[in-house]
Amino acid sequence: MARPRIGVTAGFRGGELQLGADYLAAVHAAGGVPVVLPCGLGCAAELFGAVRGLLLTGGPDLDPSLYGQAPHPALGRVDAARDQDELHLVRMARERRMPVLGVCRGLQVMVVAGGGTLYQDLDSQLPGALRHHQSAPREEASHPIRVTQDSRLAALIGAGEQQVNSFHHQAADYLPADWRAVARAPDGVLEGIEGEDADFLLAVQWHPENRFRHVSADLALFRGLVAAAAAWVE
Ligand SMILES: [Mn+2]
Repeated sequence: MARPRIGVTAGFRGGELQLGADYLAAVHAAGGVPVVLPCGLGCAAELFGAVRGLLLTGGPDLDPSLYGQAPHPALGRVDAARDQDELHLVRMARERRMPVLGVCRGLQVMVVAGGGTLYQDLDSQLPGALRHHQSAPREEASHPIRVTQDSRLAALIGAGEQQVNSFHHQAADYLPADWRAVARAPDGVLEGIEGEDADFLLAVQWHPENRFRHVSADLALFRGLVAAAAAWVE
């Protein structure tokens, strides 16, 4: 089968498209063809038809009004137009059972799309939280996670303790009922979630796109998405 086209979401900042090139390289290395989906223009529905799988990427904080909260003082930049397009993409993907991989903000979009909530700022809202915003380079790991046995995530990257990088000050709090926590940091922060059903719905709080060249587990996440997209029946 032809290499499947994977939609890679991107936002806008300062009049330019905002997207780490590593996301595109990771999809390509995993056997997919990356297609950039500009989010914030209001044309998510039209873009959706161009791809067989979705990669939701990192970016700014979600607008907390989307999950019924007032802004915390430590809330970062938000982009309401990007939020709307990405939430729309996730909902369409779930309706059509299209494979989705979420990374960092992407995990948070998937949680909020399903009716869950977020920590707006771990440092001030979760006493005892580890440092989740590392100053080390992006290709270096900074904290451990533990991956649950008998999960889709474990089938891709292995169960038990692993080391990941970390560039987030927000995290999932309340998880929607049809989602399962499958990886946590030692402080309890959710680092990996997946859908309860057979569809490929997986999200991680770390940044595998920055380490896939050297860490086979990180490449395996993108391979999993591409394989599921290739097998997806529209
Ligand atoms: Mn982390």
